[in-house]
Amino acid sequence: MNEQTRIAPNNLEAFWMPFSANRQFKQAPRMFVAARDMHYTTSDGRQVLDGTAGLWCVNAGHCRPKITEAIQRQAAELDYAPAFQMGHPKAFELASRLTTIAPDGLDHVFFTNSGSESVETALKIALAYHRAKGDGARFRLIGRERGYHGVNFGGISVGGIVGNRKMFGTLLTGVDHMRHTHDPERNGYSRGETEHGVELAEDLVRIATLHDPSTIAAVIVEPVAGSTGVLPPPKGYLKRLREICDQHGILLIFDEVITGYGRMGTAFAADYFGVTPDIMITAKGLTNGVIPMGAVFASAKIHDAFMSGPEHLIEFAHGYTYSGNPIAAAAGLATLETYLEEGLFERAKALEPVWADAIHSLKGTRHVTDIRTIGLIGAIELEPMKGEPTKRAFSAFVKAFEEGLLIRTTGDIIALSPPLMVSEDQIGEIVDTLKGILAGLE
Ligand code: PXG
Repeated sequence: MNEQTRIAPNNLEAFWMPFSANRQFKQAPRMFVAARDMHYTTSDGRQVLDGTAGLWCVNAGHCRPKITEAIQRQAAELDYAPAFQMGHPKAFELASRLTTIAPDGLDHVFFTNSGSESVETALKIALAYHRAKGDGARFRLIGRERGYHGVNFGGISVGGIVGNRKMFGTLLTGVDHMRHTHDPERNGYSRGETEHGVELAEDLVRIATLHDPSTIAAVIVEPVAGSTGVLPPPKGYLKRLREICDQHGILLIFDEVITGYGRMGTAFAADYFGVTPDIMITAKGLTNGVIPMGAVFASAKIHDAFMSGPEHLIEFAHGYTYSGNPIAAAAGLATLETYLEEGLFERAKALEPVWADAIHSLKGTRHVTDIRTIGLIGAIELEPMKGEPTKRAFSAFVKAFEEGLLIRTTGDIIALSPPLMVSEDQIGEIVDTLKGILAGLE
């Protein structure tokens, strides 16, 4: 590391940080200046083990040579090409390659720049699909309580995180929500899918009956709800949603922004659960988090419904300046190659039981009220401090950072999702560090 990178910026005021306690951060900043494989380097030169793959995105580990070189090469060769009415080969190549790892039937890919944009894109595809088929009366979108679908207006409308919705007015109309599936009383300390709660899928029937099924365009769920604190689905729940959707002509959308690209030990959660959606939303691990990019997968049935009318007309009035950006496409291709060459999805699968045993060994540790694991994801739920929710988990986060471990917290839940290259020793290190911290926390 050179001296330049060691120097922290001397004025932190201008940058209005996203989803952060700005004033608190700026009093005691936590800065990363470099990263490699499983570790970050802080501005004061310490190594921090990455327990969260950045923000659930660096699935292949940090600064992987193949990805870095692909980006460098692409930036020097073709920096940008117009995304509308023009093309460049790598976007086509990446889309084709992605369909080879996607669940059967998801044959078309629409590129975006983030998970939030992928969500908006998927919702618009769903609405426009029905309209293209002459079924424009299907305008309702169904989400779920505690769902996180990014921060744009469509996403927060179908999402179910109160704090992300309450400040922003009326949101989209024509949206309803199923109940969430979190039930620690019946499903405490779960591994994989939970035992109880398949009946909650019948909420979709109830809502469809209330509004009439013929008005419903799509239902959107995270196969495993991530941001809200890791809520694995009950056994049979996603299959039942699929059945209800098929019965009523409703599209099923999976938001796989967190669960995609190996996080579950399979390419996608759709593979893990054996349920294929009509539309699949991805981002994050698509480019290993290195360059912003999202990809929305759609079935041929959906894609082909748009491909009618005069051929000189634009079929879907939607897209972004950076859809399929050359450097992002190069990063995506190199990321995919890294995943496949290193067998990282299989590695995550082999580690799933090791991971589950390790995280569940924290049962009985001070403050811990529940633990959930699935794939290479773990959640440790803490008893909130009296009258001060979120404070205990946040203290654990700061303490962990000081002791060389990066974790995420949401409410009073610690969420873990290391890069898929994590070693068994490093899993042990994560657990030991947390055990010590929790035991010492107020
Ligand atoms: N859908 C899901 C399921 C997500 O988890 C988004 C959409 C939005 O993606 P973008 O790229 O627009 O942020 C997400 C993002 C956390 C955390 O710590 C989770 C996300 C982002 C940042 C932090 O839980 N998920």
